[in-house]
Amino acid sequence: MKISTVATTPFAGQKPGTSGLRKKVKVFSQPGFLENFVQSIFDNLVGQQGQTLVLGGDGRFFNDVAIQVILRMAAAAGFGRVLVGQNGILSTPAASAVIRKHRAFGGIVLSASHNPGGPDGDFGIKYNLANGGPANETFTEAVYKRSQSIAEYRIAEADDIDLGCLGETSIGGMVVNVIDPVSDYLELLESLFDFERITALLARPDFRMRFDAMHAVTGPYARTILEGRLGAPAGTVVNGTPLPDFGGGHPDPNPVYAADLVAALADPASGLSFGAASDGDGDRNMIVGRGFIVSPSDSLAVIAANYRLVPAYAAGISGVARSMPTSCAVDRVAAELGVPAYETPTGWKFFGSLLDAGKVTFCGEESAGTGSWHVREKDGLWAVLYWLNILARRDESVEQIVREHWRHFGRNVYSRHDYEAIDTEKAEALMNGLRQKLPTLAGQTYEGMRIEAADDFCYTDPIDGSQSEKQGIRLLLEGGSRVVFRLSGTGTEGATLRVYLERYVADPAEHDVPVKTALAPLVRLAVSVADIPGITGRNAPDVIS
Ligand code: G16
Repeated sequence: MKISTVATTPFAGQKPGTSGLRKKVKVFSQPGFLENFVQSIFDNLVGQQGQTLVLGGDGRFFNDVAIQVILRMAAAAGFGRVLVGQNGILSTPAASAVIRKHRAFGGIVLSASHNPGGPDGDFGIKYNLANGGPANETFTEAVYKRSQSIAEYRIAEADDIDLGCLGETSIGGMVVNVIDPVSDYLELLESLFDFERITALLARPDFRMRFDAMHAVTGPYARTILEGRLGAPAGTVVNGTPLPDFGGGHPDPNPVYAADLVAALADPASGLSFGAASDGDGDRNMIVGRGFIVSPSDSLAVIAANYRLVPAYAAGISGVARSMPTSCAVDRVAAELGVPAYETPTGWKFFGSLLDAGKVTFCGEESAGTGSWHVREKDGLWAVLYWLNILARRDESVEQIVREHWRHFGRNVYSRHDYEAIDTEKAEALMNGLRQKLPTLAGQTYEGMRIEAADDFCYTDPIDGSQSEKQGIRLLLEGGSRVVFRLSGTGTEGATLRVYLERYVADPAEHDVPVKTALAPLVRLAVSVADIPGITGRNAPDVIS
């Protein structure tokens, strides 16, 4: 095998964000950009010689090109074997499952998650460790540092591998194993859920579901698992063929971008009783009942509260974790169950150490992610099957289950307002302005609500002691309400300001007050304390979820 050493110079901005490096395809396809970043990852590995790497992505535009480059660079880096998904496809949770099952050294996942794809869309890359989870901040910082001083990358000279055919081939001494992207993942899910009961539920004439794969990676997974293994009628999975540009859509399973699904569930004529969707790379989920959308924070709480109904978890749970901006609904469940609830910064990577240490069973985020110890990523189809398992055991609708949950625990009314593509300097100025105000905010009353505490969230990992600062500004109000401000770490255009709003409502008589009405005073507080219009020039958010 001939290996070329290619001279290169650093690209500015190869700093991984909340979940790996995400940039426009046009940025990634500049000569050397991808190679520099991959080499910066490999330069930070120790002991990969002869070991196994897992490789795959969500099939978005540039996935096919990047996979071939990474295969050649993996050969040059001395890996002994690469397990690569057929046609370069592996959903993010499936990649995690494959890394863990095959005891791989690590994995490279190609995805920009829910961001749009196509030649003008986004691309992304991240490194996962041997536990199957995204590399921690210490590693991603080291990768960034390396990328800023890199002078050369190494690549094997070889032809493209045919990724359409399952089986073994090689690049020099490195074996390339093209694997079925679904089978290991299906086997794992089968070990967790009551497939027999779910099959019976899906066969009931009064139960009809729709799964919207949004032209993204979960299409083949959902078809094999829901329509194949669990016997749901053909046509249950819609938009099930992964397309490099996601059919021109925005593969983010929320009420804005999965509006068709929401509308179908709201229409009695559709006969649908359960709807679900997943995102570009299959780690996010949305759960919809008949005319009823389950918020991600509530979904996490319901999942935790119903653990006794699901075979893999029925023996007991050790704890739960949520990202800081996620609503505190799951904390109330944990308190009743007598298990700890952890609050981590945004980013699934922060759950890894807690899961590895056996401290938590379930984790979740407001950004439509839920998961458990079964992998080290959030897992869209896992959440869908979990809900199906609950529905198969409780003869109630999605809405009845959530309302019953609220009656018991109270309702954490919740919403997120996103101001997208703001000028980065203005966004920084807004956050710095809030930081400066922090010492004076506690004790002040706005809109009749008293701010009890205000801080910039700082996290110390309870397992490894690592610290992460400046993870979001929190205003904690009396009665359990909260307003949180942070800048997204996944966007590729300017900055996205996220404002998270939460109000705890104990009285069931108030559970039906529309979210917008219930949160209106908090919105006014947020807009005024941060001076959003004054600093950004924006009078309304772009997306409300
Ligand atoms: C990633 C992270 C999540 C995070 C989400 C949104 O998800 O893995 O932990 O909640 O981004 O992050 P931000 O608010 O910084 O944009 P995904 O699905 O995009 O990989």
